[in-house]
Amino acid sequence: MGQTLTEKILSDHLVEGDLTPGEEIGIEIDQVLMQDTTGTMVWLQFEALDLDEAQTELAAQYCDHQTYQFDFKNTDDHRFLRSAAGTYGAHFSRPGNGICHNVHKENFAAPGKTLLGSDSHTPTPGGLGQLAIGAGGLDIAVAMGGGAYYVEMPEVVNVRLEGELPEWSSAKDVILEMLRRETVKGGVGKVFEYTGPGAESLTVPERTTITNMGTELGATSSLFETDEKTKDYLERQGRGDEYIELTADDDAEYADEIVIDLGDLEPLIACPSMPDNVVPVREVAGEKVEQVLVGSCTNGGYEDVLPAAKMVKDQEVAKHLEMIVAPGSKQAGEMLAREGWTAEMMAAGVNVSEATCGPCIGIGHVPASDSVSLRTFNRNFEGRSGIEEDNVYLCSPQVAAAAALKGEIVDPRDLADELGLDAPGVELPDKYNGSKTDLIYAEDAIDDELIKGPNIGEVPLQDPLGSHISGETLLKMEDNITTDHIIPATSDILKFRSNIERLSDFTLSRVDETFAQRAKDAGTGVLVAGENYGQGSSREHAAMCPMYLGIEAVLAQSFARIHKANLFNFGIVPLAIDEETYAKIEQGDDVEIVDDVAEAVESGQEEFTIRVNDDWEATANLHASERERRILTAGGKLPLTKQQAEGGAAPADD
Ligand code: MIC
Ligand code: SF4
Repeated sequence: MGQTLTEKILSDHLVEGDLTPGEEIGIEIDQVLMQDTTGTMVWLQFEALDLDEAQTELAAQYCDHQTYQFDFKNTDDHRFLRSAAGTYGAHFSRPGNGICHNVHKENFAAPGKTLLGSDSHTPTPGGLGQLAIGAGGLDIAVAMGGGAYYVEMPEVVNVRLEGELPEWSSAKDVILEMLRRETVKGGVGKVFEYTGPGAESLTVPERTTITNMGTELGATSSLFETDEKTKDYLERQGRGDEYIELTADDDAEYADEIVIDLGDLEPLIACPSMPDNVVPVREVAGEKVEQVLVGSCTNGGYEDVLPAAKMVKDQEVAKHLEMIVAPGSKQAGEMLAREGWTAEMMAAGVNVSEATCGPCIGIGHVPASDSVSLRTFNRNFEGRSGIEEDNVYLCSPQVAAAAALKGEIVDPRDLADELGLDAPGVELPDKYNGSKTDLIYAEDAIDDELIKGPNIGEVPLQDPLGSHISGETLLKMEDNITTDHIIPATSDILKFRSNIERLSDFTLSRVDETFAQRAKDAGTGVLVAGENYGQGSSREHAAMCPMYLGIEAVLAQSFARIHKANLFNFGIVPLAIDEETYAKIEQGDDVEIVDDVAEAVESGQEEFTIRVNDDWEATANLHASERERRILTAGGKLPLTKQQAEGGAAPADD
C-alpha cells in the first residue's frame, strides 16, 4: 500500500512506534523555532536540564509578539533570548524583523524536514512540504536537546482541491471554507494533506495561508506536496538548492477525503467570536466598520499586503475608520517600501506599522468600545483584541481593503463594480530581496552567557504525583475554552510570561476574575470544562499557572492536542468525562478521585471513579500513553527528564 506524504516524512524521522493512527510515535526533529513569549521558558527549561548546546540541525529564536517593548520586562526578555540563542547556538531574529512563521518561511523552512515550534501556527511551512508541528515550550527544549518528540499518530485526511479560485476569492477563503465545514475541533488528531489540480494552482504564499490557519481546525499539521511552484518560490528566496520533490504515492490511502471546488468559493468572513463562525461576506454587508487591520502570520506576507495596497492606491480610506497594515516580516515591509507601495498606502490614509504580531493579541490597535474591527488574522476569540466584548471579523486582505474604502463590510466584487477596481490577483516578486540585517546567525553570535533581568524567574516544579486527589470544582467552564481564556496575552499580562509567580495571578481571569485568589485560598482544586478545552495557542503557561495555583486535575469532555500535552508536562491529570457527568457536576462541588491515583496512573488504568459531594459517583477516563503516565507520575516532564539525565539517559523521555 502506498504512503501519504505525511507518512513518508514521518517514516523518515521515526524513532519509536509505528504509524498506526491514534498510537503514540516518537520522531526526530530537524529544526526548532521559538518566539519571544514562549521562548523564555524554553531556554529556562533548557538551562534547568543542564543542556549546553542545541542539537537540532537548526534552531531559531524570534522576537515578534511584543516588539513595542511597552515595559522593560519585554526588553529584558528579548535581551535574554538573544543571550540564550548566542550561548546555546541558535539563530536570533531581532524585534521588528518579523513574525516567526513568516521569517522562518522566508529563511529556513525546508521541504521534507521536521520542524517543532513553540507556537501553535508552526505548521505554516507545510505550504512548502515541511512537516511542522506546534508544541509546548518544554517539548521544544527537550527536542532541541536531541530528544525525540512524541505525538499521537494523526489520521491523514486528503483535502482535494478542484478548479481555480475566481477573481476576488483567495486562499483565505479556502481555509475559511474548511472552518465553516469542519469547525474549530474538526481537525483534532488529523493532518490535512492538500492535493489536486486546485492545490497545484496555488502559489506557495497562498498555500502557507491555508496551512497556517489549519491550526484553527485543531489539526496536528497541514501539508502540501512540493512541485514547480515550490521550487520557484525557493529560488526567488535564493534557496533553490533546498528544493526536493515530495508527493504522496498514487495509491496512498487516506482516512477521509474532503473535496473543495475552488471555483465555487466566494469571499467569506468569520464573524465574532470564533474562527469557524463563517458566512459569505455578502450576508453581513453593510455592517459599519471602524478599524481594518492587514497583517499577521496568516496574511502578512508581501503577496498579502500587495493586493490591499493595489486596491487603496489612488483612493482614500473612509474617514471614520483606521486602516493599519503591519507586514508579517521586515523583508516584506522593506520590499513594499522600495517598490513605492508603502508610500501609496500612506497617501491613501493607511497607518503602516512595524512587522509584529502586536494587535493580534491585543498589543496595540485595540478596537474602540462597541465597534467592528476587520482583520486578516486567524483568531477572533472574544477579548483577544484587548477589549472584552469585541466584534472582530476575520477575512482576506481583499475583503479588508474593500471595507476600508467603503467604511462598511462589502463584497469586494460589488465594490469593484462601484469603483471600477481591477482584481489585484496574487503576485510574487522576481526576487525576495529584503536585507538580512536583523538576523544574527548562530555563527555570528554576540553573547556567550545568559543575561537575565530582574523579572526573569525560575521554572516552577511540581512534586511527584500523590495517591490522593480531591478538591473543590473551582470553575466550571463551557465548550471551546481557549488558552486566551486561561492565560490572556494582552500586554499588561504578557510582560509576566517569564515570571510564573506573577503571571498566575491572571489565571482564567477572562472567565472569572476571582479565580486565582479562590484557588490560592483553597490550596488545591479541580477544573471542569466542556469540549475542546485549551484550544488555540501552544502557551504552556496555561498549564504551568494552574499547576502553580494547585490545580491537580482537569475534567473535560475533550481536550485540544497541544494543551493536553502541556497538562501532562506539568503534572496535571487530564480526565475525560461524558456529557451527563459534565451536566451534573456544579461549580463548588467537592470532587474526589476514589482510586489510588499514583498507583492507577502507573499501572495503566484507564477508568477512574470520581465521587462528587460524597453523594454520587461517575467514571472519568485517562487516555494516556505509557510515556505520558511516566511523566504524570514524576510530577511533569522536567523532573522526569532531569531524573533520566542524572541516570545517564539522553534528554528524551523514554
Ligand atoms: C497566539 O496566536 O495565540 C500566540 C500568541 O501566537 C500563541 C503563542 C503564545 O501564547 O505566546 C500561539 O499561537 O501558540
Ligand atoms: Fe503572532 Fe497572531 Fe500569528 Fe500568533 S496568530 S503568531 S500572535 S500573528
